[in-house]
Amino acid sequence: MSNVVVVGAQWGDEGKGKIVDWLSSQAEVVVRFQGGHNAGHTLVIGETVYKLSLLPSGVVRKGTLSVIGNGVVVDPHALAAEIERLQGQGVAISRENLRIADNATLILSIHRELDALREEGGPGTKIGTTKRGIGPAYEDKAGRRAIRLNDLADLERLRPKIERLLTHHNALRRGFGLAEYAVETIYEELSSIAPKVLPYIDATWRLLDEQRRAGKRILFEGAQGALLDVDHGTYPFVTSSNTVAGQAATGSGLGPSAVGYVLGIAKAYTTRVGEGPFPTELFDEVGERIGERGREFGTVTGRKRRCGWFDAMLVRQTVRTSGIDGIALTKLDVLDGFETIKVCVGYRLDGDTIDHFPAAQDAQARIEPIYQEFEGWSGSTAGARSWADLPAQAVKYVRFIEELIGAPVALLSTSPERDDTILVT
Ligand code: 2SA
Ligand code: MG
Repeated sequence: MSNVVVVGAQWGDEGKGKIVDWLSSQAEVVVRFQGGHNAGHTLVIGETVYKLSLLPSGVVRKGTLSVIGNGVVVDPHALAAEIERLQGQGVAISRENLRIADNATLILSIHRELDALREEGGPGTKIGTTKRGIGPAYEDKAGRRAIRLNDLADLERLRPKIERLLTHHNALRRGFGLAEYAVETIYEELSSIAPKVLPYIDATWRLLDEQRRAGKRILFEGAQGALLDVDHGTYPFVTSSNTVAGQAATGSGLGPSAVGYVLGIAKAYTTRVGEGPFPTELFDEVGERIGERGREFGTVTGRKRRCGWFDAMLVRQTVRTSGIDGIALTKLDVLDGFETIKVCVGYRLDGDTIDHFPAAQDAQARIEPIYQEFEGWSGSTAGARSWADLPAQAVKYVRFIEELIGAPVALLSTSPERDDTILVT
C-alpha cells in the first residue's frame, strides 16, 4: 500500500473517521493537514465510541504516530481538553505518539468571539459555521499577524506579537461596539496553556520526511469535504481552509509526490450542515427518513444535518478537483427498504442543461437537479462484509454511481463497525 490521502467528497460527515481508522491499521503515521476542531470524527471500536475533533484518528491505535500538520489551526485549550478526555477513556497520549507542527496557527478567544458575532450579525452574513473561530484564525494567518505554536516556546517575546495582533482586532472590536482586549488577557490565555501543548511541538515537516524516507506509510486525514473548500467549494458557504487532496502536501510540509493514492469518501446520499446551496435537498418525509435512519446529527455541535439524494454531478466534480483515485461509499444501508431512490445525473439552470456546478453564488442557488429514478432493494445491506452479501439491486446502484462520477468504488462501508467494510477488488 502506498501513502493514502482521505478526503470528504461532499460537504463533510461522509464517515471519514471510520475509514481513516480502518486504513490506519495499515499505516504507521496519520496526519491532519487542514481545519481544526470544527471537524468531528466518530470512531467505534468494539464497545467504545471515541469522538475526535482535532486529534488525528490514529491516536486511538497503539504504535501509530499522529501528527497535526502546519495546515491545521489549533485551539490550545480545546487541544488540551481533548487530550485529557481521551486519556480519561484509557487512550495513551504522549510525545511518543503525538506531534504538532511548530508552525501551526493558533486559534484564540478573539477568533471564537468574532466567529460567533458574525454568525449573529443578521441576514446575509450567516454561513452556519461551527463557531470555533476557524475562519478568523485563518484570516490572521493569511494576514501575517497570527500567533503560532512556536511562539508559546518563547513567552519573553510573545507580548509584542500579541500587541500587533490586537492592533487589528481591537479596531474590529470597536467597529462591533465591543470592549477592547488588553495584551495581558491574551498573554494569560496563552501562557497558562503553553505547558500543556509544548511537549508535543516539533518540526513536523522534517519528521514526516524522515518517516517517509524510512518507508513508513503515511495516511493523510482530511476533515470536512471538498465542497467546503475555500477555492473549489460552494463559496462563500465554505470553511476557510483548502479541503481538497492537494492540501495534504502543503498542510503537512511534504511535496505532492508524497501523497500517493487519493481516496474520496462519499455517502450513498447527500448531507450538509450550515447554510448554502444544496440542489438535491429534500424537505419532505423522505428527507426526514434519511436523517433519522442515518442519525444525521453533527459530532461536534449536535446540529441536525440537511439531507437529500446522491448528487453525482457534485461528486464527479470533486473527483476531478481532488484527483480522486477511488471512492469509499458509506451508509448504503440507510437506503435499505426505499421503494425508489433518486440520483442527480444533471443540472438545469434557467431552462438550460449545464454540465458542471457553476462558481457563481446566485447560479448555484438556482440550480435544479435532473433526477434518474432507481428501483430500491428490499433486502438489507447493513453489516454486509462481502459483495455477495449485497442485494443485486444495491450492487447495481453502486455500479451506476461509479459510472456517473468517473471513479471506482474501492471500499464499501455498511455500518459504523470497523469490520463491516467491503474491499472491492
Ligand atoms: P467553519 O466552522 O468556519 O469551518 O464553518 C464553515 C462551514 O463549514 C462547515 N463545516 C462542517 N460541515 C460538516 N461537518 C463539520 N464538522 C462537524 C462534524 C460538524 C458539527 O464533522 O460533525 O459537529 O456540526 C464541519 N465543520 C465545518 C460548516 O457547517 C459551515 O458550513
Ligand atoms: Mg463529521
